[in-house]
Amino acid sequence: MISLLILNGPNLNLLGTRQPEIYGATTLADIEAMCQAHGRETNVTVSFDQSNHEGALVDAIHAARGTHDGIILNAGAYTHTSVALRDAISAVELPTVELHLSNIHAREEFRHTSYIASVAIGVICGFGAAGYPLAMDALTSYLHTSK
Ligand code: CA2
Repeated sequence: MISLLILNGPNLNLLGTRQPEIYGATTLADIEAMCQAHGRETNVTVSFDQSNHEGALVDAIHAARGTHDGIILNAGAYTHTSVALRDAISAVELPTVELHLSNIHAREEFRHTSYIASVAIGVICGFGAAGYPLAMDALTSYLHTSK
């Protein structure tokens, strides 16, 4: 069975509590439940995690090697700043989907740059919480065809 790590970065623990006009009313716990349900329907094992700390995210990416088949990463603001996360994705050589709730290209200029995108197999953004099961399907399909 395919096993995916869904990793969430800084401030995403606040989802559903503030700025619903940008990020929606769904909480991170709701999104995890949605991903777990989608995993059961599609025969995919899901590990779901969140951290506000860059080093903890790097550690989680390292630990995914040999445990998971691929990573879905919403790195939050670290997307636009973190060479360390990019290097970690590159080092573990696990197929990774970059994910964002909002359309980062329709927002401030500083969000248009991603350190992750060029080491990811693809990017999904702008579909809100629905992007999570979309990313799961995209990564699962990639894993099935690349095996
Ligand atoms: O759209 C996304 O998923 C982002 O990764 C979210 C990040 C942002 O820095 C990225 O540019 C795009 C911010 C997450 C902040 O989440 C909050 C949720 C509720 C209230 C405040 C912040």
